[in-house]
Amino acid sequence: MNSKIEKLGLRLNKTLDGIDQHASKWVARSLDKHLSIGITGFSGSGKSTFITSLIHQLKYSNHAHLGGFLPARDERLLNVELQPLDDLPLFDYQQGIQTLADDPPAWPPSTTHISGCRLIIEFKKKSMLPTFTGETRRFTLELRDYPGEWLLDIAMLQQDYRQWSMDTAALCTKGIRHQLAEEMQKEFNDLDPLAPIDEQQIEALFVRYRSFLVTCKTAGLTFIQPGRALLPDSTDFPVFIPLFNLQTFSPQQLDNADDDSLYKVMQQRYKTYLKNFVQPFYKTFFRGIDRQVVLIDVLKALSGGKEKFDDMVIAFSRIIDCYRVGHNAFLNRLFSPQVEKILFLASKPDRILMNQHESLRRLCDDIISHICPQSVRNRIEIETEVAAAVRTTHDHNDHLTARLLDGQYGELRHPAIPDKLPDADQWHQLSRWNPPVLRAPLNPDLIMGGRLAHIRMDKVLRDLIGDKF
Ligand SMILES: Nc1nc2c(ncn2[C@@H]2O[C@H](COP(=O)(O)OP(=O)(O)OP(=O)(O)O)[C@@H](O)[C@H]2O)c(=O)[nH]1
Ligand SMILES: [Mg+2]
Repeated sequence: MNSKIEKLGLRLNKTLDGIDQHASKWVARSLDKHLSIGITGFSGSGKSTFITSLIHQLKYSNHAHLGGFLPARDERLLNVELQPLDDLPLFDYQQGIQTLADDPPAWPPSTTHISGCRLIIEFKKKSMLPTFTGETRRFTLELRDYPGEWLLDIAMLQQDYRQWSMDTAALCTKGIRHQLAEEMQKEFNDLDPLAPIDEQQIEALFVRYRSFLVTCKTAGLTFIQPGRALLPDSTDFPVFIPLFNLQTFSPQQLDNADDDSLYKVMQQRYKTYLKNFVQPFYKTFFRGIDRQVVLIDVLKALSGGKEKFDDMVIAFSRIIDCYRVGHNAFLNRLFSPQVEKILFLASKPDRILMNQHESLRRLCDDIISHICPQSVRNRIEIETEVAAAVRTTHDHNDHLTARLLDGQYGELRHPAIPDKLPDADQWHQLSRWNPPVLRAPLNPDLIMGGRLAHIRMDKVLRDLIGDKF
């Protein structure tokens, strides 16, 4: 009898402990006044414009049409102050807003270095009693921005030099890459990985490889490694190229190669590149991130055709692979267990009709279900949204109007947006679609805190930080 009571007591204690732990975690979360949000996406997906708009919407929330974000709708946001973040250069919000406010307006420039900012948001806590005004609280939001090209190299952290070379060689045998790589491939195939390295020759081939990567980007491909080689000031990293004929050598032959052989030197430089460039970036960027926004320019991928679309999906899935639990100890340290939520955002939907936004969101959902493994979904809350940081178009039910880059007004029409991965017929229809780049709307008042037209940025704010107010 006594032992039964003891067991019951033990079980009760455990349950109370569980409730206690759960409650204290909940209390800690709800009292948490700090959140670090990582804004991630490939080059051109809209990260810097998104951050600029997000800051502007929060700073000037009273004019911002943020009905879906309750603290703004209820006018409880009192003040937003921008501060530097750790030892990073300050994210240049002022410059971004200035370029958007110029006449003619321009988009924030493409990013060449990492930057960040801390937003100190002063707000009135929601009061339960309507006659009482809530007390003033502070909430800190950290944001970081970086050149999208850097993201591409995360997948390299999971591969050694031999695997990376063989993967790159295999990619170059197919489709658009094959056409672009043909000449280069011949030269690369003639290299003897076991022969002593000829430094001059490798420097020349590196230049060739780099210009191949640039043509891949211009052609609309996404999966480009090393992504950093695309940036103009990328001269200071170790000169290495993939070797295209490694499959003809056994791993043992390669392991036994001389230290001054082409293979061993390339292998060493690859390791140095990962250690000195890729790892430090991911440490700075991902350490301490609580929530992630992943921007995907789904519309650009769709209008580029199936091969380019698939290339973007492959690039994403390689990166999402890094979120797998237990997959790679180094990456686990960087990502988990902190990231509690990922918001996948189909960016720039102002380029299509409003009545197509739900299809775009579903398509984005379908892409995510293909690239996001169950192990990640079990652990991290995943949502998809559609939002434009800046709205450039006017919707007229069956077409849109907007200013094109040359300043002229244009009429825009587009095929129906598929709500899941397109089939052959849909690809055929999409192949005739060539959406133009649009000019940001003329808005000189922005500099004085004027309203920056957007689509669903209030919903993004609600999903990202709504629970903290
Ligand atoms: N229509 C529309 N276009 C946008 C929007 N946001 C960005 N763009 C376009 O997308 C381009 C790239 O946006 P950025 O914000 O520079 O993209 P990024 O991800 O920071 O790119 P990197 O700095 O190169 O990594 C801009 O120059 C605009 O042409 C938007 O909300 N609507
Ligand atoms: Mg940028």
